[in-house]
Amino acid sequence: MLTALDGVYGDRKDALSVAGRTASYEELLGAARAVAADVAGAPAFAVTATASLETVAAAVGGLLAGVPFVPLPPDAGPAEREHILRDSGAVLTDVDFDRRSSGSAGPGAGAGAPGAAPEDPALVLYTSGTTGAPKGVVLTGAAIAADLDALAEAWQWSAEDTLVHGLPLFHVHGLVLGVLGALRRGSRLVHTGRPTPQAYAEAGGSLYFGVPTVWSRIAADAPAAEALGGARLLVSGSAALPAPVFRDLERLTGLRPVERYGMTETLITVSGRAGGEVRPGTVGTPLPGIRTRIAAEPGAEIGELQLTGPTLFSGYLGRPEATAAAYTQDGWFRTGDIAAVDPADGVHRIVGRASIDMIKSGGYRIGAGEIENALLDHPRVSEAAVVGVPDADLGQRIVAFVVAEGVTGAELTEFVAAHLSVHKRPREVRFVAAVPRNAMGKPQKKLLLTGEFGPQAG
Ligand code: MLC
Ligand code: AMP
Repeated sequence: MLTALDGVYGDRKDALSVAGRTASYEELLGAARAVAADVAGAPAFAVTATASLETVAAAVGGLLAGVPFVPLPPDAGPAEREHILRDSGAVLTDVDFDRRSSGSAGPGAGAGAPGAAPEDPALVLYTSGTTGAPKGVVLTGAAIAADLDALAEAWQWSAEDTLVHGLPLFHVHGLVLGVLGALRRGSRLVHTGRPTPQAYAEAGGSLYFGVPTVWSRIAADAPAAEALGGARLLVSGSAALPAPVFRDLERLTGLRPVERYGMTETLITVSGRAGGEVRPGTVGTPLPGIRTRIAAEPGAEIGELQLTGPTLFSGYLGRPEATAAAYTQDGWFRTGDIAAVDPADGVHRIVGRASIDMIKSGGYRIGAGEIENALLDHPRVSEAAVVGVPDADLGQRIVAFVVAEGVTGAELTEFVAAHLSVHKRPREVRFVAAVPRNAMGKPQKKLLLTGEFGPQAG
């Protein structure tokens, strides 16, 4: 699975650099073997997934031991942490990167020896739906390997590359593509700790990953963007890359950024190609092995994007009904994204989300219902409706409309942060006299977004 650790690419001292600390593959393997020995036999294990060598060792250790790894968002509030630990049954584990084991640890500990069968769960990543608490998405080693190989083909990604990014290590983008991808290809990895324009500029990579917020901040920093001109490929994903950001990047770097589309449940399924034609506002064509279709009303060109292929998840942990509901009767995965396909060349364009209750802010997927529930837990809040308002930096920003008395917006924001991950905090709290509802009592969020709702409170 992680070819680099079999020694085929030699052992550079700086094979990995994560938030300023470097390690060789041999050192990583030693630390991962120690993790594998610790977690062997557990049903699953969780590690607070900071941007660190420890998180990389945890991910590799899980694969060696054949025990699913559950990365915990480091900024998750106590309630979210509790939920993930309880729901997954994972054993909370500490990693000490300086404690290394050589030789065998657990079943099949050698990097080349399969600790886990390809069809065994390798990762459980928690992700939000429109309502309720986050669900665990179970991903097998086989799905991950299929995705990484398809991306390598699309991006001509090889051991010659130095991959640079600074994305969180508890989601598909940063962890699967950004860590396991580098280890499968044998490319050197530079994780910048945080994805700042300056850190990207200084890293001297050939291949760069970012979410649109990262690219838009780089595009606004001309010297940093110009420093990326020596790279081979800039890749954007996790949310739509605005066309003006695409154009600014092209002007400043001389490179046309490639966009790709994916989900936690499906991994990356559609992408532009290195050396291929890329158009702003489009995400390319399906990766090898992936089939897509648009479920459109007769006569319409846009509709829900549905897909099948070897990169799909094996289900939501412990939620067979939710898993079944994610598929059509004839077995296609329902992405919930609205898309169109150019009949001439098969290039896909993501038009938006089917549900107003799924928010993407800074590339993070956030369910409105989860934040509403957190707000309603506050004794002074009687109604809450959360929406994603268009935002030039974040794509969408979280705005909460609440009916409440005797509490400030800042207090409510802090209250949410104490329960959920920090990035789920509302950026703005607006006090209203009532949440507009239709005859069925359902909040009319479109009215909140356009501002055509009843009188403001206070
Ligand atoms: C944030 N801050 C707030 C706040 N929200 N303060 C008060 N109230 C609020 N509501 C604080 C932050 O904590 C931070 O403080 C500062 O404000 C700046 O926050 P920010 O604007 O959010 O910036 P930043 O922290 O730099 O985050 C931007 C970002 C981040 C792009 C770095 O959003 C990010 O890492 N996104 C990546 C998400 C991702 O990887 N998604 C992939 C999902 S997988 P301080 O003190 O810390 O500076 C997937 C599949 C696929 O989607 O297709 O890839
Ligand atoms: P997540 O599960 O966090 O990976 O979020 C998946 C969602 O991110 C998808 O359903 C899309 O809505 C969105 N997404 C990912 N990549 C893109 C992209 N390139 N363009 C538009 N939306 C994207």
